[in-house]
Amino acid sequence: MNCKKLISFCFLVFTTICSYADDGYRLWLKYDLIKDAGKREAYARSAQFIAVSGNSPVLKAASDELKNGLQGLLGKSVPVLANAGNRTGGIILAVTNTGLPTLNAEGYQIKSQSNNIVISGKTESAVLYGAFALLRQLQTLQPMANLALTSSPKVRYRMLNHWDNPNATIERGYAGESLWKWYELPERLDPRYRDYARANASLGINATVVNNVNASSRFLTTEYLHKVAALAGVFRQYGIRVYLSIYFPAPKTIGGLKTADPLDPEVRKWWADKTKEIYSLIPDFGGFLVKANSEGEPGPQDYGRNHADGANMLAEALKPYDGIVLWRAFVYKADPKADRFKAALEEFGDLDGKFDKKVIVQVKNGPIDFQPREPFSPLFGKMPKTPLAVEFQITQEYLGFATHMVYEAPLFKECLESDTYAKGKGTTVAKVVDGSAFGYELTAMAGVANTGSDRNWTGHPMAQANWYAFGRLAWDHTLSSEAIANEWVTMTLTTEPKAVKPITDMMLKSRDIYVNYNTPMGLSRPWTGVHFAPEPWQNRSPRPDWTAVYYHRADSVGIGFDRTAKGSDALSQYAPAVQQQWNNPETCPLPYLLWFHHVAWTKKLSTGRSLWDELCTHFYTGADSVIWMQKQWNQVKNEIDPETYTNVAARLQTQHKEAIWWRDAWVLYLQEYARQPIPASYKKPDRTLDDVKKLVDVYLMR
Ligand code: BDP
Repeated sequence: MNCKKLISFCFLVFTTICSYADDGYRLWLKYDLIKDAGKREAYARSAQFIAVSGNSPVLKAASDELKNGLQGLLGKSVPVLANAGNRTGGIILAVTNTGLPTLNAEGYQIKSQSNNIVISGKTESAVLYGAFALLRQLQTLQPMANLALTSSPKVRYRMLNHWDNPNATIERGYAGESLWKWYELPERLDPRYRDYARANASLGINATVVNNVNASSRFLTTEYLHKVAALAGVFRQYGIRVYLSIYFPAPKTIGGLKTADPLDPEVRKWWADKTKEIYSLIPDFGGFLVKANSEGEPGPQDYGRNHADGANMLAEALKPYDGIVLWRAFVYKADPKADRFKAALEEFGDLDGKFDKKVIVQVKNGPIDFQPREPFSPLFGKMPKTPLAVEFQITQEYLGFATHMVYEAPLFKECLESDTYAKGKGTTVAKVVDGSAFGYELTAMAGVANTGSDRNWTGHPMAQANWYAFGRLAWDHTLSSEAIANEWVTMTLTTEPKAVKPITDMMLKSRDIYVNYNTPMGLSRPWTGVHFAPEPWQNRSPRPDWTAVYYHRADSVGIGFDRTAKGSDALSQYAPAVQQQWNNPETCPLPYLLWFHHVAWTKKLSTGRSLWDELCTHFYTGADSVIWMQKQWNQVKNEIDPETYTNVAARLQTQHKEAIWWRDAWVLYLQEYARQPIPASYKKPDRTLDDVKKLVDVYLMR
């Protein structure tokens, strides 16, 4: 064997090993060799060099990524030049203001021009996003000739919120420990930080809040700020700015003051000084995220002040800098007579217009708490003078942790496409959030991260798709769930169309399947605890809204929470056109029915079935559909990396087992109230309610 042959043989062996030992670390940035040699050659003709003028860290990141990506995809080394000169057939990266009238600061253009492909944008980050977009074209086997792609992000702050604690645990994290190794920082920089930043930049995510909203004041100490600064140093190269969640009473806990009253001059000075210190260490610091007067976290109300007083104090401290405040609207009180659904608007509605220009109010997608299906939060559309960000949860707190496969893009889209009717038909949540409805100057979308120290980042290999989908939608909320799934599968799992299709199908249906066996027809289960298996019987807790019965309200007559004028009247928080679509139990869409109505077990529904039979149908078809998912997955066995295949197959087995358990938990419990048989077409659970209760107890045991 001559030397050339030996090299190509080794290369083949190497790529084969790589593609058959996939631990998921590379996420969607795999850059495996494109199998079709013809396609590879065609691509290679347009990628003979990369030209980049300037040597800034961000542009270097862009050209490194292209070089590395092309090396993998095309199997050849592509030189990086300082300028293209007269050469053609290459890729040129250019930061420019000319010829890009429709792009915003971070938007990119990819254009075939004089036999080159020019990736341009007005900022270095824009060019970096363009480089990733071009790689995505190749990874998804799209043509590379006659390119004319332009894309601008629709919101300005596209953020991940990490709920990571100083002791490396992650609140609601299901993929290991925190990615941030606080005890090693700032001296040692885990190489993983860079790969994290690459993955985010590939989606256009430009902001990361590195610590839990239930924040420790430790992060504001000088010692920890140095650690955070070290992370910021890595992320900066990828256009990502670092933010911190703050503990509102920090002036007391670490500042030695007697109060944290936001109107106290000394407190205000403390924050101004602290902010100055932060910017001296992190010049591009992004700002503060705040959970205050929420679930026991202290806040301005402890001093008789309101949310705007608290947020504006921080905004004042940030005034000299390019930083913002994200103030969360996740608030609710332990009032037995109140409806938690209404709490956020009750507390924030009157404050519209009272927040400083640097403040964004961050609102969870639904009024309760990241349930598998919720109506959109009534705040959207009700605060025209206050920029509202939407907060989604990527980590699967209520979606089966890391064992249930739930592709979340349809959940995100359902909220984004909901019509608030705030300015007439078509005022969707997306238009509120992207600023087009009310002209918000600041726009943001946040996702509670699902990453952790597991080698594959997200525990469940398919959960990577949720990180991916969040990022893609934060960039462009008009993308379809299907298009995003297709991209992700092709980049991550297989380029084989006959496998891409069944996997995409399964992903698209997975959220409805989960809702069916977990919380169908408008049920919810946000009570306190581990948030894993349903415990609909749970009725004891220090506060009523931390019980299960508070939410489902099952009794001998029926089930569901009456939120009409006869009940809590939460519906009146929506625009009249929205109320109209949900107000009447006869016409309220079934997926939302029990969110708004207490319905009799015997009530005949539009499906022709009684409520009880309909609920059973949902629970049973939901659990049975997991078998369908397993079959879909089996079909693609030969097209998927064996390690990933086995991993997902095993998790689907667990999912099926738990789906039956969760179905049984609900059905057996509700049957005690409904006093009706399980429809004859379904097999009765082969356990008793007590058996299921014990099963849950095991999970709660110390
Ligand atoms: C709930 C979580 C809790 C979070 C809280 C929040 O159970 O751990 O701290 O949301 O968003 O869903 O603040």
